[in-house]
Amino acid sequence: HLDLQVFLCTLLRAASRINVALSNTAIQSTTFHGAVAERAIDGNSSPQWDQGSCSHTHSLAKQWWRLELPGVYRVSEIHVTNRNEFREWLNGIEIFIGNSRANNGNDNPRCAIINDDPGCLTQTVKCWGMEGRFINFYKSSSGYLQLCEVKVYGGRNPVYHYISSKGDGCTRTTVGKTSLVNGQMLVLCSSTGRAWH
Ligand SMILES: [Ca+2]
Repeated sequence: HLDLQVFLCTLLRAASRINVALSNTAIQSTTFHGAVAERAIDGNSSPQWDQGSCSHTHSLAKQWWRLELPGVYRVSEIHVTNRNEFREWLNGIEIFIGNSRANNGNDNPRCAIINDDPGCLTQTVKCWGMEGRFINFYKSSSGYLQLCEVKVYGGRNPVYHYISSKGDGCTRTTVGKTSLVNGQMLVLCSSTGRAWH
């Protein structure tokens, strides 16, 4: 069952893998002391608060952090770096992946529930190819949600791409098939279409 995925400490990362979270967009429900959501995807995995690279919400119920990718990705795994203090705040946080913004994206399918591992600050969450544009971290209980770095590994879905509201050209390479996924219209693009980044 997906809820029972095993979390492993990250010891090594293949150099060829690309962190797709980097340089994308992140937002969160509230922001504490300027600790904006983008700090969790700034490429700096420092777990120290005074390094200014951890996101941080206010202490409220139902706090969330959301990564917005430029298209539908199949997410193989997510590396989550916790802060080196108040590590227990990460316990019980749920990770959702999908294409819907309903309930701020927190109604998408769940990949996992994080349990902090005292043995490491960066843990690996396996999502086994779950698909989506949005990756949410959600804390249902009242408290702070802080993330020092989130790295997402996976690949673009080779079949379906989200039609953005900006009219970025995908429709010109449509080869005729569309699909409604979680309320979002997706379109099949040809392999010769423009690069989607
Ligand atoms: Ca960071």
